[in-house]
Amino acid sequence: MSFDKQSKDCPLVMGILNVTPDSFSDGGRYIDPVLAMARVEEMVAAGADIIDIGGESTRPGAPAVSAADELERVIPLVGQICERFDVMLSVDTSKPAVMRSAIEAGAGMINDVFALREPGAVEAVAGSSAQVCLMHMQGEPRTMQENPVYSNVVAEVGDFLLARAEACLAAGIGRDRIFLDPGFGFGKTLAHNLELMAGLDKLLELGFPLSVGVSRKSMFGALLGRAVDERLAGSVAMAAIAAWSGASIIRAHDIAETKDAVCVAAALRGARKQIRNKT
Ligand code: 8Y7
Repeated sequence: MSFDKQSKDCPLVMGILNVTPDSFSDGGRYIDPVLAMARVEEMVAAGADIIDIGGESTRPGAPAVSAADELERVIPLVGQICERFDVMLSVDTSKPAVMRSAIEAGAGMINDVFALREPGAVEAVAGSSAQVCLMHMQGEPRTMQENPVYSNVVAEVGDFLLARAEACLAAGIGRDRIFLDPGFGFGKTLAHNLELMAGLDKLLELGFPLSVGVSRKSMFGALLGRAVDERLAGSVAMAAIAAWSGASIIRAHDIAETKDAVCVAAALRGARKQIRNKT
């Protein structure tokens, strides 16, 4: 299923479904397809606009997954979800073979933390009508948190994302199919993450809609001293600020709470715009 990212003032909430044995906050819980489908049902009922299915953990130190294993975990679920639910489907993958099969099975978006840098990935998306989310990461998952360094994190992330968007445009992926994502926590310290959120308006100036994922991430451990299962309030606060700053997609685990928060923030953003237009 495809979707129109400009149709609502409220950002779209993307619900996370990890079908992996080892993801950091819900590892192993949804590897059973019956439980995965129940979780999708729950997220759709709570107001998720998009479901993002991932078959490979990007947690620092997570083992690599073969294309065969990833296909086996993800593709049957894509088909089942499309059959049963009227929800937009995104597949979180960096592998061109998985991208192609996912799109064929009904996914409307490819969410790639490698921003289509794998050989053949740009072509896999270009040969379809799917949307794509291009995420920034410094380094690679195994080592990215060891010592991330930037001289200007907002400018460097912006330059990278623009270059990836241009590679997509050159391959024939339409401008209206591209989302950019600063990649919170991917080769970033707490200070880098805060600077990126505070500079989100600069990234909006690139001219593409933004996607933001902060849900339960370790920045809330660093900032608040909270364990993974104690990060709801911090995550929702940050999601609201992302929406206030103009993000179009918010990726989250806690759907109902995130949806309310981002709709409040988006309504205020609309009210501010009206005030500014009057004066
Ligand atoms: C993000 C993401 C993850 C994110 C986008 C996690 C797959 C780690 N984070 N995709 N994926 N943006 N677009 O905490 O921030 O879920 S994995």
